[in-house]
Amino acid sequence: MNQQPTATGTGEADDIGAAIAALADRFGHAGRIAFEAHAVAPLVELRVGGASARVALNGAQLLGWQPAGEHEVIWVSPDSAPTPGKSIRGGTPVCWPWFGADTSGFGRPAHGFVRGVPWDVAWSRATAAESAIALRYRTTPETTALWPHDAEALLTVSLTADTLTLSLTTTNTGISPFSLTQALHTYFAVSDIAGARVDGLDGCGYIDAVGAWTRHRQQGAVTFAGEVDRIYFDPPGDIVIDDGAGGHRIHINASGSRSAVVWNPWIDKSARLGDMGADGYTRMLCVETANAADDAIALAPGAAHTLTARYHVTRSR
Ligand code: TA6
Repeated sequence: MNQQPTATGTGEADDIGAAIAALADRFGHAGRIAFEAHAVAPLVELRVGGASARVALNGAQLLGWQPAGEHEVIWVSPDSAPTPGKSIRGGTPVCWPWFGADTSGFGRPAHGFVRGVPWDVAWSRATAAESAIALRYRTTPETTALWPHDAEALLTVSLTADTLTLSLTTTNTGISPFSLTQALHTYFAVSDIAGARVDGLDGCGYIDAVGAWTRHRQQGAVTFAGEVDRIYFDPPGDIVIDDGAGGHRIHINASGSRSAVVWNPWIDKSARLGDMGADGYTRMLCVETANAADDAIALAPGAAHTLTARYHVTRSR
């Protein structure tokens, strides 16, 4: 259809404006939950008690979180423009309904197929202490070719003054059971990866995905002097990123998860990825709350599973 230019630009701008207005009308809360145009699909901003969070409807991807009185906790590459069908490098891509490379051999995308597509808004909530939004993805006949199951994913983002909680609920809406692997693939901002460490994984078994997927056991804190890409099993409920020079600790409390992924691409892999920004690897660290590898979830028809990651920040000095 030919779009007639209008006073505000093209008809497309009017369509986007109308979409934002409709979202604001149904799900907005003055001063607490607001929608804005973003490159591929709208973005929602949550505010409460001096804290804020930003979530792109494209991929239901968290793109920012600032607890009250704190700096930005989430890292987003300066070199990654929003592109239809792809997630922005950084934030929290949702890996679903599989984590990692496609093991089927069908050439399907790594980390599933919902990272780069628009999700719907299911509901929003603004109470005295919390602003929250739930984004929903439902499989379609088109996705059956990629993954022959019917399912719904619901990502809830809940913000309070000092915590951010991500919950990913998968419901098997079909008639056949399926195996699910998934991750909340969060990129955290650190002041310098060389001085950062991850506490809480001491004694946990892990797969080293940088090497030949050999299995090891963690001794002490995880530190960084090269590429690290590990799937840890049976982590404790609390994992902590200590950003030494930055003077703060990022606490990650997980539930519905028996695996955690720790990843920093370092120099060579960053160059191969091409969207990490100059020395971007020095300022980011992924600690992902997951069900990965051995920790696959079997979901019967009608059953549901929830993966939750709860974050808060403390000062280390
Ligand atoms: O979670 C770690 C990892 O599986 C790494 O191996 C690396 O591939 C990273 O995810 C990023 O994957 P992406 O598909 O977003 O480039």
